Amino acid sequence: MEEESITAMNQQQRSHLLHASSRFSPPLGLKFSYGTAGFRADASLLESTVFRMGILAALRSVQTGSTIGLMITASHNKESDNGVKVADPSGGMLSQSWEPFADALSNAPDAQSLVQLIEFFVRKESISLDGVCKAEVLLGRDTRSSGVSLLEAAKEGIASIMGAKATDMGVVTTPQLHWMVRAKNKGIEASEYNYYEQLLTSFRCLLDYIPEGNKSKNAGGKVAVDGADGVGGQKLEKLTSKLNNLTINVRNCGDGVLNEGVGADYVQKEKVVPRGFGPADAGIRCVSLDGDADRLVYFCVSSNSNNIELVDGDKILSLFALYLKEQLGLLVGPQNEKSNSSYQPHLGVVQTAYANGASTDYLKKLGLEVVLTPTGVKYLHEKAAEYDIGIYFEANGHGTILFSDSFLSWLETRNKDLSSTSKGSDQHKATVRLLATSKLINQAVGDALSGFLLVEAILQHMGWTFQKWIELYHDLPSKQLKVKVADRTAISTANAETVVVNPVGLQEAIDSEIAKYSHGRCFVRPSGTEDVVRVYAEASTQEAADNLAHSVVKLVDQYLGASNS
Ligand code: G16
Repeated sequence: MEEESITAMNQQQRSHLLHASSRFSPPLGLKFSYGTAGFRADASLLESTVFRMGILAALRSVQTGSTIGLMITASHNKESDNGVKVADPSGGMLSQSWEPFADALSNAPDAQSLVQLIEFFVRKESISLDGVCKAEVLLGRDTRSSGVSLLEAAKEGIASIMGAKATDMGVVTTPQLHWMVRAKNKGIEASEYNYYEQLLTSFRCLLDYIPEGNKSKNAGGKVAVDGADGVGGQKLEKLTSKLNNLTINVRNCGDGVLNEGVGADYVQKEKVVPRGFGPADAGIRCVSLDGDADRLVYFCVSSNSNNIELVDGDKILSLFALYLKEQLGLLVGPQNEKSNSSYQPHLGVVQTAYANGASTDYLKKLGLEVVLTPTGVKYLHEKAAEYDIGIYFEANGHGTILFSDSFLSWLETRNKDLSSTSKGSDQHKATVRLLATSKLINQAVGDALSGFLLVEAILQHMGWTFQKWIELYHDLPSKQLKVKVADRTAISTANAETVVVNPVGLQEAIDSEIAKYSHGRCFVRPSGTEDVVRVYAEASTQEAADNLAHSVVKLVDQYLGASNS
């Protein structure tokens, strides 16, 4: 048999790939690993990885016949780091089935072995590379200066697959790029302008449908936003003048160092005010975005210290859950009760082990189904997609609400029927609100800008003050710490990261510590974005949570050999 007939890559393509790859050698002695949300490392080490992810994105596009996204960002990490996230045709994260290939690609030692690996993979996946393939990759980057050259490396990777086209969307938030990929594959114009239009139209629609009695109560008002000195603040500024009754003051838009003493990760983990905020902000709603604007948390500043009252992803999720449950109740009768409708949409909530115990209790008391997955929106998203309406949020503020296609088409039909038979009825209003919510909240991935607008619309819908939201339930005191160890991969976990499997004996030692504290809960896991092990502890007092976390840090040191903590 001729070689050409058993291979999925022709000779011209093979030489082209070999030639292009020979300019991008990986740094010696390093092992790259596809982590919680793609690859992350010091930016100076990433050129070959980003080039190779360009190849991967193009191959994924050929295989799926759809547009793929590639975002250059290290999100919440320090400015000197960078990274790469890949968006699948739905706009969600790259299919987990491709992660081993991403790992292998990034670690291939030279151009020859890289091309061999690709040849083997394309044959296995029946991807035909005949020099005339059709593929498109949308590229975006955050504000990191290293992103400029890394984006060029990505473009070269894409160009090494003959026929593949790279379209540079410029400096965008990660969720904007994911949104554009989804839009493009649905035949909608994938522009930043369209993204803003969709957000603004659905936000205004939700405001138009606020119940009469709540219209004047606590409407809009002042909000101060910490942009983490990244891309999110700059993008939000484009919207501020168009948001009716909200006065938004955006700070940390890029004059300071990205993520340093600012941003959602800092505020959520340290529980102190970010740079540029202080006692003068007491009483107003404050919001922090992360470096690439896929996470948000709210916080309330104390009038006499740097402390804050944190309103994290769990409380955002709880607000969303309450609102959606109310709308479904209006539409089909209360969830979990005998309904007056033949169709009962299934509403589910997805969290991780980081969810504060008080939030999970609150959600369960609402009668909602709550499921835990490991950390990483790729896991939460997949689980949430099993519901008609799946709400997922990590405590760190990363999350969204997914509406199934079947539920949306049922809702569209219901909306049409009700607008001709009982326009203006509670049922009709609920269909309008649910449809607008599905357009406002990013269906591809967690999005700080769309999440922010939905929170603001719901607070106005409920007629709630910030304080009322804060008091929805009271968080159990918690503490998060990071430990630098010699090899974080020596830790493996099970049961949604709540149990350490390796090293043997560590879990028993953690359990004995937990037993010393009232309402004690603690778990450890290797980070998938930073070279650390994370420790989370919860207990009935802050002092107890701090002590539990510190004693478990010592155990991690003991079992794994700290490099320093
Ligand atoms: C990424 C993921 C999140 C995850 C976070 C921290 O966020 O998208 O799902 O919670 O990393 O992960 P880890 O604890 O493994 O370091 P981002 O905003 O940094 O892209």
